[in-house]
Amino acid sequence: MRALIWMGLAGVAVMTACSEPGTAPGPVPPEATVYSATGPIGATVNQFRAILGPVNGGIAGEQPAGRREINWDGAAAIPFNNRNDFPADFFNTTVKAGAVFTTPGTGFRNDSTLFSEINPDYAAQFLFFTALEMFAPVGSNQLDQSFRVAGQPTPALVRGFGIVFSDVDLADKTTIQLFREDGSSLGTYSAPVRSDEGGFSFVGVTFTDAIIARVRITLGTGALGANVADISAGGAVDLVVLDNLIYSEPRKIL
Ligand SMILES: [Ca+2]
Ligand SMILES: [Ca+2]
Ligand SMILES: [Ca+2]
Repeated sequence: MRALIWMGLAGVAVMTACSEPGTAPGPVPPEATVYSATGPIGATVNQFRAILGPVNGGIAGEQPAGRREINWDGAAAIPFNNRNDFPADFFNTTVKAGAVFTTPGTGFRNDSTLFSEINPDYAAQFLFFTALEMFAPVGSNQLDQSFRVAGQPTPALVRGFGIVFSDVDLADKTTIQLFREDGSSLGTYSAPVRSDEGGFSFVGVTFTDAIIARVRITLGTGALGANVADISAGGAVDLVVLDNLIYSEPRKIL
């Protein structure tokens, strides 16, 4: 904790999710612990991993402890690389990691080219955190991740979720919003703006109990496209892509 403060670019905060303005006071919301970092994010990412526990990889079925982590780099994903049809349930069917995605866009892309096959200029914006693949929705800058008992259709909950982003240029536009099973919000948490050549940002949130059923991931302010430039390269929108997703072991809803 102290070391993170010394870095000046990483932090941990305890927050209480706020109710929406105008809504009646409800029960006291659960306390969230927020981890965020930009620039040299490795120490914070490792801290977040350690808090969630050892990685369970693609082991099917609910494990007693630990975390799951999607780095997009595995051999099984390679047949789908650099196409716009990456299966939304790949990380619960092919790789049994308990993650299913949806997007208002047209698909998903696992990319090993820094998205330069979409637009050659993107290679100057994005960088993978883990080599050599990263991920983005197609035709949208938003995707939702929901959780399953690993390898099963059974809905599940997690107590912690964190994500590594590449090329966050604008403050408070790249966010994760966490939702309970009943659809109520557990708060929206922003990724910090990039601060160095690497361009990585991390935000992660934990609760004491497994209460997160879904995460809405918003990547900057626009979707990737052949004629769409990033805001730091003269464009009108902040383009952001994602790499590692780190979340606690999905638990069957009791
Ligand atoms: Ca990766
Ligand atoms: Ca940029
Ligand atoms: Ca950007």
